[in-house]
Amino acid sequence: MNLQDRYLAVKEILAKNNQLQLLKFYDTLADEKKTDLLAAIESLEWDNINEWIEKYVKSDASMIVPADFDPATYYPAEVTDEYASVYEAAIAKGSDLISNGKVAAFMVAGGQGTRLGFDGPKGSYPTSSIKNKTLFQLFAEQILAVAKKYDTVIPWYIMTSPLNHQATVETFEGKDYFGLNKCDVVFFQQGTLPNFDFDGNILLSSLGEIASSPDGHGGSLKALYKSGAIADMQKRGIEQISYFQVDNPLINIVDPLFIGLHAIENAQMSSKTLLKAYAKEKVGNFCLVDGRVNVIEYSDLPDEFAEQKTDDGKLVFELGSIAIHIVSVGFVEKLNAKGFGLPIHRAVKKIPFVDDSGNVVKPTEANGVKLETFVFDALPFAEKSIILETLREDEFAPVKNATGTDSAEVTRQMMDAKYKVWLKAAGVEVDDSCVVEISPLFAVNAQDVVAKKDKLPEIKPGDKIYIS
Ligand code: UD2
Repeated sequence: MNLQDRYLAVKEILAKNNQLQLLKFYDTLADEKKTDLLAAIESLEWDNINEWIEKYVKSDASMIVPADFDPATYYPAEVTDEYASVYEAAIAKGSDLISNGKVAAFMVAGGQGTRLGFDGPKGSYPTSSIKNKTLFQLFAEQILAVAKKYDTVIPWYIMTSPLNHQATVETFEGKDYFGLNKCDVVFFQQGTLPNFDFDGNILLSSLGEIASSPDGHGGSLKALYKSGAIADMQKRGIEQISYFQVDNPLINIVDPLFIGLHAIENAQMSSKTLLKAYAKEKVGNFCLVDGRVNVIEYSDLPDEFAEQKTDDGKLVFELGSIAIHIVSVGFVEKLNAKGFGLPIHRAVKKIPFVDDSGNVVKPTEANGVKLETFVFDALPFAEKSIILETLREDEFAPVKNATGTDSAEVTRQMMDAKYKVWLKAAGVEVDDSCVVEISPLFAVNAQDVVAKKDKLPEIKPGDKIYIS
């Protein structure tokens, strides 16, 4: 189709959907830009856009809380007699899957990281207390160490977005993939969704570009498939995907217990949980709806449920979602082969836009709506889904804010405390006057430190010690 015919076809779509403003500056564009704009408009999900506008842009059809839901059940962090043999079998199964190259790491890193106020991909944020290692380096070294321990390859899939793809890939290139094999680090980009003003008009970000933003971490389940990452995993014989967020350096990326429980139970998508610190803690709540695991966001869970207690004083809805999952390759493939849609969530934002005169305006007040999907909304699609409790001090210290709660400062303190617990397990007492950083290449858990007890340096009060 020549450019003019293509233009006319696009114009017809826009007229039908009341979005002709997108072509307002078309005539001023060079041919190449015209083609790009037409392609961008053609690729929008026109079958869904009007419904989204009515439900999430012009009104706020926030998530409807199910009429009936119960607390979810979980495997506890503490290994009691009841669970000892189950956990032992799960660890054996998980270890087997890892050794046989059936497990991949998958990091979602397409977010904007606006709260941190850091210029660059969030994974480049200097995080460790002594060596200032970035989040990317900490994860890379952990994957490298675990692969070596199991004498296997753990390919690492990294989802970026148009906001940070190039910068992320350049960072890895510049750092020689932090010691990993380049062919075992696979980048792909997530999709985007258009941004709207409050009347439902799609905004332009420049004369020839639609304002759009990443489609949320829920977009990962489609992007894994569309990008060819799932096909690549199948070629490599990968069966299970270990999903984590770029912001949490405490994560145990390849956990044989979690992987093993998920596999033994034939689960399709499983989750780790933390017991909430208090009723309204800002994490999703794991619930059971019609027998399936769902996450109800903290903002959607009515107070009467959030604060409900059992007779022994525990929260009834105590399981917080911390965005750590195991997802089976077959599950992602099946979802995509059949076609699926995750619920849409709306976020009211300040969105730079092109005004009627063609000037780019940077609003000071919220002027529109961004749409996104959340990965945990795929849980109800899983016929089987297990939840494993983990401990905050072991596995959850996200870097989200520049200061205060969930800041790098808190993360550093938690990393330091965790390393000191590992040292203690090896019989080395380290007091509060010391700062400790243990390279993932030296140890990824307490057992590793115990096994390398003889290689530990002497630590004196006040020391800042990097153990590698
Ligand atoms: C998320 C969860 C929250 C809790 C918390 C744990 C939601 C709505 N809430 O909160 O329940 O589990 O994490 O830390 O998710 N990302 C993308 N593409 C996107 C958007 C985000 O890759 O389009 C990535 C982002 O790079 C990061 C992760 O997803 O790795 C989390 O994003 P966030 O910081 O927006 O999540 P947050 O803190 O709202």
